[in-house]
Amino acid sequence: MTDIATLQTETLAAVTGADSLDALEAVRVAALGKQGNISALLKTLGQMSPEERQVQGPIINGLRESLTTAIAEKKAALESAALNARLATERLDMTLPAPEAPRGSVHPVSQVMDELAEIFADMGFAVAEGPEIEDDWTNFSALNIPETHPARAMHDTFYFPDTDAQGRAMLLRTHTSPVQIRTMTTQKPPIRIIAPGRVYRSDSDATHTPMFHQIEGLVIDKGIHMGHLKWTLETFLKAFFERDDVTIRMRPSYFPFTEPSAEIDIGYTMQNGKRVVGGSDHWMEVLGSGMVHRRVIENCGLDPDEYQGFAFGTGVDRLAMLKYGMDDLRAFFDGDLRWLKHYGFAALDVPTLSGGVGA
Ligand code: 2NM
Repeated sequence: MTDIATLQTETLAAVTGADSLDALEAVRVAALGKQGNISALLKTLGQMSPEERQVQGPIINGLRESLTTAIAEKKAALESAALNARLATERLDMTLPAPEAPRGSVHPVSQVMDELAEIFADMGFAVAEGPEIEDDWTNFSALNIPETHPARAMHDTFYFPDTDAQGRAMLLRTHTSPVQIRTMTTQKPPIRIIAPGRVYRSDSDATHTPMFHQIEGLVIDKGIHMGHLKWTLETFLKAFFERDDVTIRMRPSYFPFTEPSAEIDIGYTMQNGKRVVGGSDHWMEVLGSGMVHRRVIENCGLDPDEYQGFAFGTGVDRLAMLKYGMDDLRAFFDGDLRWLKHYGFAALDVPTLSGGVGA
């Protein structure tokens, strides 16, 4: 009796004194494990006479049960203390200011491309895209620029050393016009698209980079004429420069893929040594355009007596320079963080017509 009482007192004291889950587990094994002293005590019940067992059974089992309960309670207490300690060290002070994160900016070319897409979307134009590696038929021949035509040399084309599987010469597209060709050969009129993207010409100086950005537009439908072309470009330029007093002038020109062809000049005045769009003091060329040549329409499998259209094109980089007052084209592609910080746009500065595209 005394032995059992001592055992109980000592084991319960050990449970109370256990200061970690490991220590508690050691106490449990020593008492209730296979080789434990209480397990040994339980085994003695087998050798007892039925009378003795009737007395000792409840005592020894009671001891085991009270210990099991004590261990479970201690375990819960230790676990909750451990959790509280962890929560205390992992606590975040939500009122602290967030650390200053490096912030990127939207490149002026991307911003202007978004502005252009927004303006033309409002006039019913979809954005079309195509590959930057083209074959010479789609980049030149389909556009009425034959093999011997000086325009092929004029574009300073980057050719690949090998032909494709069909034996066609491959090149980096020199303009986005092949996107218009692909659109005309795969879609049915009416067609209203703009094709913005990268183009490549072997040319490099203060005003030329071997990669630059173009946007071209195309409308194909029945009864399209130069009046539609003029209204579209005037409306576009007013929205882009965000002025109602934009004046344009159409000058006869030549492109192999349009007939007639016209260059579009925009009027500007000089204010404090800077060009300000509007008025008609001075003129600068901003777009090339014309009625799509009937041979180009034919090359795309359409009947030029049924369908007519207009097309236009310009450089996105130049438009960005004009609108946002940047003077060195090469800085566009240097990736200089100071330049990007100065001329870049905030990521959430999304152009919308209602906000003024460049607002
Ligand atoms: C320009 C100027 C004039 C043009 C023509 C075509 C097509 F595919 F329809 F024939 N696409 N783009 C075009 C016409 C481009 O850029 C200065």
